[in-house]
Amino acid sequence: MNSPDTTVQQAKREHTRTGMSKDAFQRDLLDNLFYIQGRFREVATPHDLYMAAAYTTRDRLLARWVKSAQTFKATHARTVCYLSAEYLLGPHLASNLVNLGITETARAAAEELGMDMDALIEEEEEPGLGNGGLGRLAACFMESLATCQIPAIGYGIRYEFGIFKQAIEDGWQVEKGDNWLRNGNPWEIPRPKISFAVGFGGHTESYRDERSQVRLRWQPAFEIRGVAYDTPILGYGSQNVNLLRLWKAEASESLDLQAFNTGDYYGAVHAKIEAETLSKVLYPNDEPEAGKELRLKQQYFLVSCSMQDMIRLHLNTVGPLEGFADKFTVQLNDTHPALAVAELMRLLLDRHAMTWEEAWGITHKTFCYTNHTLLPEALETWPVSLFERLLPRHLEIIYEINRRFLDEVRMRFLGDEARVRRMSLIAEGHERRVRMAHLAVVGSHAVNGVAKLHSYLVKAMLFKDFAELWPERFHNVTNGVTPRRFVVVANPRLAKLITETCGQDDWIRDLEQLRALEPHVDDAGLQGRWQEVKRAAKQDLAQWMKQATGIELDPESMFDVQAKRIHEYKRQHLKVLHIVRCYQRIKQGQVQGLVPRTFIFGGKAAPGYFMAKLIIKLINAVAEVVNNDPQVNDWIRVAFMPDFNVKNGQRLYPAAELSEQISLAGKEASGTGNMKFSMNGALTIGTLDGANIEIREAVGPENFFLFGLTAEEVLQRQMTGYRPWEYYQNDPELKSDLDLINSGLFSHGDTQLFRPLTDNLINHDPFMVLADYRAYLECQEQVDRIYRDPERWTRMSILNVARIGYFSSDRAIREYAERIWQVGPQPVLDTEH
Ligand code: 73E
Repeated sequence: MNSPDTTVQQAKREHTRTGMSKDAFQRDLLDNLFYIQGRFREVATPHDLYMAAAYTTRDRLLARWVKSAQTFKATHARTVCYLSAEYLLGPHLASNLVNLGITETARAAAEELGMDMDALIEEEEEPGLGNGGLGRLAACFMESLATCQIPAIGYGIRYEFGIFKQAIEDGWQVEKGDNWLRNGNPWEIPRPKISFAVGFGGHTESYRDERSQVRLRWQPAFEIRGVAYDTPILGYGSQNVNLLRLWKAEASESLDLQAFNTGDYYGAVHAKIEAETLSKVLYPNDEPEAGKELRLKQQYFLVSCSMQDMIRLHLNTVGPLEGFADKFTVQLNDTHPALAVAELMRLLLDRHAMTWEEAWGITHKTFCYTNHTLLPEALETWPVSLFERLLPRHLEIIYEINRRFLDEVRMRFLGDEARVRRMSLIAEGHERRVRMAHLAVVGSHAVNGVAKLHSYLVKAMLFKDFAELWPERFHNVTNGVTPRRFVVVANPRLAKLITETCGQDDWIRDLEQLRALEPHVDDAGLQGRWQEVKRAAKQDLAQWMKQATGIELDPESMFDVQAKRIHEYKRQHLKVLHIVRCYQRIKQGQVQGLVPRTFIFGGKAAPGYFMAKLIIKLINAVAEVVNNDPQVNDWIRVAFMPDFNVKNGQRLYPAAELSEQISLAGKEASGTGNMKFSMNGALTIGTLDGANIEIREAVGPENFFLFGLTAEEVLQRQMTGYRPWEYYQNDPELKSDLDLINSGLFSHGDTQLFRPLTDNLINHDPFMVLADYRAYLECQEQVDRIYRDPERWTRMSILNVARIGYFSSDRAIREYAERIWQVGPQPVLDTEH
């Protein structure tokens, strides 16, 4: 406990060092500029100023952080550990200012010094430690956990290079390294003393312990160290700060000693470098098999450091490990950290001398698993041979888990050996492989999908056998996104309008309160201001796009946006076919009923995914022709926003009027961009896929543009045989659109360039683009009709926002807390009051 003396000192320190007044912020900004950046105002670069602002903000959140840690320690608070290979955090500064409640203060302080806060915010390079939705979800969840006052630690990897930066050259995607740490990262605090050894390779051996019991242990061939780097995650409207702990790989000290002492200086340096490659780079998804060994190593590295850290924390605070599952609940973000199941078993068995039953009881009570995809290529399996080589002890443990588990299956389903084979943790075949999803399901007491339809399909298809064995284990928690970042930070004008209309800003932490907008939906004053807010965001985006790409957008036209990873199942090429159709209609003078539109795309393709990269080229090829043809220019323009990331997303969501959510039904587990767009007043055109279904129910079917096959119809077609060429032959417009792409018009006469794409559509079309083409076009005509009535459109837009409250990540976190984690809030008190 603090003595009264130290408490007074502490309060004093807070007051003088981190006061929340404008003057205090201003003083510290200059102070940090001088003492941390070693600069004075006149010579400071914009980056110096950003760093000073970041440190000044960080200073103001440290008191809360320390108080949170003290509270959680004193109360033995049950803690959520989120295990994720990815965190797509986005820039910290603006969001931390909002969550500290000092945006206006900081802005005023900077302005008086002649600095433009927005320009400083622009300077920040975001940590792109994720691929897309899965990593961004982890970031939203960390923020909502703090907002909901639930003690949490997010564990991940401190990749030195995050997701590549995307440049567009000659219409093609070009990947550039993301050296995000180059200029320093003011938000993290290194913890060199919190570090763990992680073994690889070697063999296992038996020995007798002090009680003469025969036990097993692993003698790894080499070790790497993981060092903790901590980043505070603030909540909104709460004093709670949670911890994001990312592991950096370093060479182990023992290696240092051995090699340097034997005189092999260069050998030692080489080994050091090799150890550090482990946390060097984030793997893009959809990458081919090759080079995957490093990925398994990364996964084990994450899992081993994190489980060792939890055990250390437990021994330091609570004591004996029997109560581990009462102190911690661990959420596995997909199967990437599923090895944690085997690692916790190993630590409890080999290091803490538990029996199998004791260890399994704890492990099984500790873990929960979220599945994020049904796509077969994303379901992880690892060759047994690789396990034998890298993780021999874990393989033994997995075999033993499997043996006991399959015994249970055999008892329940006598004589059903086919079922046993389907459920085994090991896939037999040409090459035996470990099925990580089965390990995650067997090792967890709760399994969930990320939207209603997805969770249903998880139970009915992917894990059907498991759901028959353990129906009570399966849940749904529909995803959500944080309104702090995606409305308050991204769209301050809209936030202000909402607050003024509702008469309060409680909606920011209780998003259902957006319903207070509904009674005002027909208010002409609100409608006018709503349109002005959208218009201003469109102008902002147009300005940015002009400067970034040279493309001029017309803010008078409808902004129709598809922004997400480029993937065939997301069907960016369906959108392109719509654009080509518009182009042809305009060329033929059929402009009746057409509304001027700007089509905006954003998204990265995995570097090894040829078809996705060709889709990017096609978009840019069509853009080039359309944007340079004065005959169509007044009607349509096409822009590809390079390097779609969190920061650029924050520019897009506020400006979008139409949100494209057009994946083939059954393929998009949830989607979260759909929620971000709708929260910013865009109307959705979408299929009955993922969370679209629930968004449509929430905002009302009359405020949503629906088209396309249902998941069930998709399955039926697949079973009865889908023949895309029949659509090609029977729909003259479709044929003419595909033929135009093949004509060379968009490729300077090259008739072969897009063949792989068009041939695939006509002959295979695995994502049924052609089957949904006609319905999509008809739906787009409906969009045009309604857009021509601005009052009606605005009304629908307001209703989308008013009814989107359910899709706050706060709601998702509360559901996890109640149904999955059995954990409650632990408020951190504001001792300044
Ligand atoms: O539908 C999205 C979902 O909204 C899904 O595709 C995505 O997760 C989002 C959040 O739940 C996702 N990402 C991955 N799998 N599903 C993935 C797979 C391998 C590597 C990286 C990410």
